[in-house]
Amino acid sequence: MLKVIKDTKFIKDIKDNPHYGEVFYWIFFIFSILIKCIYFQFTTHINSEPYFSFTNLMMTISTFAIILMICAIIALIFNKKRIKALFITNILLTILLIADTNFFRYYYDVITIPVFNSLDSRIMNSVNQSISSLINVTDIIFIIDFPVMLAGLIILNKRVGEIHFYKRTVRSLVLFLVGVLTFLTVYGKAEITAFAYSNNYSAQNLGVFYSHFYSTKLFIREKMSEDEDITDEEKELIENVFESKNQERSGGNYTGIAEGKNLIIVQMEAIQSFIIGRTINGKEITPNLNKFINECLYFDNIYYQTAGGNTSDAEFLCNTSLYPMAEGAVYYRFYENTYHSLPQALKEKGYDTYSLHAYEDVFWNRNEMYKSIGFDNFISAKDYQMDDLVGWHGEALSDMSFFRQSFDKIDTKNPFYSFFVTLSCHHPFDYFEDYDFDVGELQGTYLGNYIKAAHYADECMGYFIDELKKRDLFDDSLLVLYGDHKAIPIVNAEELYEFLGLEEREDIWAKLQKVPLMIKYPNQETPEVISNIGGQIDILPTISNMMGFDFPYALGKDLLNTDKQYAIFRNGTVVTDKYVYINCSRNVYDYEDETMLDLELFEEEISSYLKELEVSDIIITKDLFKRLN
Ligand code: GP9
Ligand code: MN
Repeated sequence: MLKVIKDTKFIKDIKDNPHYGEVFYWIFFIFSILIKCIYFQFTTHINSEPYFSFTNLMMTISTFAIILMICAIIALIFNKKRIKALFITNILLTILLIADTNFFRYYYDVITIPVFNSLDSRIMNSVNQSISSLINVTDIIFIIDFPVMLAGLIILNKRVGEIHFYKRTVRSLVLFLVGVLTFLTVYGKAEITAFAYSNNYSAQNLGVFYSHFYSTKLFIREKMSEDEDITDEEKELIENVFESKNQERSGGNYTGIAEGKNLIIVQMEAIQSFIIGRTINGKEITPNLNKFINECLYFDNIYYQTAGGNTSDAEFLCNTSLYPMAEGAVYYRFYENTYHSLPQALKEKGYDTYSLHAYEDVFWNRNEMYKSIGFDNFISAKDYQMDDLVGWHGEALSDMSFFRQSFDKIDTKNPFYSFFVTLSCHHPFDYFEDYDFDVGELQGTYLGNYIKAAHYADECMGYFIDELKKRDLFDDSLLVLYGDHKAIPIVNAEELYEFLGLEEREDIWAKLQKVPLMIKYPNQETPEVISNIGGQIDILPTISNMMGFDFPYALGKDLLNTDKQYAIFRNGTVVTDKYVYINCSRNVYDYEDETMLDLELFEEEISSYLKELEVSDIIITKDLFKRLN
């Protein structure tokens, strides 16, 4: 077979005249990388625009231009080894694109240096397994060019001749200039101000390669400015935002209603709002949480605000009322900072503080970060008997056993704050495929498995609540439950839209990114549904009001004493009771009737909301609380 190929006229011609073969090789290289970049845009659903839209044209041209610039560098540096260099560059860029694709499918974000630094080998191992379930058959496109690239390498590598330095420089310059000029024509048309909040936006508009370049540039700039003093402008910005925050805090609803009581928070892994109160084949998905709604304050309009730090970002939001970082996990990047936090505030009031999570203590750098946030006791995997493994490839302790064993680890004689982080309902949910809960047509699907996992997690929550009652802790504590982040990544969006009978649209998708928040105060007799729009950042100020202490460092609002209706996603999307602003596309939709609105009308208000993200970033990256100490 190989001999037949070798003897074809085409191959013979190339051998006799390697110059033509080389031209073909360069062009083949350029287009195979370009096609892979275009494939990335569509397979990850980063881009919902039609193939022949203006945005896609811009993205394609910009990516083409960047590939030309890469070629220019290869042409200049490598002389006789240029074919080999093209081959290796192809492999490296392909690896990068495969990593980008799989990372994006789960996290809906582009890989950046901070993200990369955040993934230590343990996380890579665990997350890799999760990610492997996201690979598609069509991903073959990433390696389909390999045989041709390899054959070209074998045939041409030794046959191409040396090129004089002068000639090489001219070729490289021409390639570079064409690349730069082409790039500049599209760059001028992009809305670059939105790039700072969203890698997706930059990737969507100017391609994934540009997005890497841009985020790396930001990272370097941030590293260089870390030790710089806070500028007067930044000071003013921080003062303004905190002043308007303090003005937001008004009213005295529920103030001090749980003063002196224990605080029990359960951060529930991947529990999204759409499963709450819903039935499937006549059966409730979350019967225990539904029952609990009749005993507590149920906040049904709360959005998660996590980014690359996932679970750890949700923990951070709840315990500090600051936003996590847009890239990477704040738990890794800024664990040495000084923070004001919920555990510290309660410790000052004489509480014992516990964080409980039955997984490796080093995961998400919790062992370090919990010290900075001020948890005195971290109960992790090594403190539990691994007697019942459920979910997450059958490797993690079940929520049931986690709760059961946890009661003995808390000294309930002293007032305490205990922060539970559950785990069983963790992606991928295929562990639950055979779990006994009828999901009908959804059997075997990603969504069906999630619903089963959530049903299991709910059963464990039911057990936990019952135990609190049996142990007389239910009315002696402020009990707070909330979901940490999404369960359904955008690649599985279709299943969810279909299940809920919704239209596939970016604003509808944004509105689906809600997590339940339930707060039960001691001796509560009347349940209430509170529909104020907010996010996880609002949990701390709401708790501090109910427990009767001040927390002036919060960027969130007290959900029980506010007339402000908004949630800011970490990617810059903003949801208010009037509109949904999607930062990725810069589109605005009416909150009620979902018609498209004119961005100009809301631009000023939106940018004042986004200032909160800016302030949070300054506080964290410049370690502001340490400077003020
Ligand atoms: C692991 C758990 C999972 O400790 O918190 O984290 P996630 O993958 O959801 O961020
Ligand atoms: Mn999680």
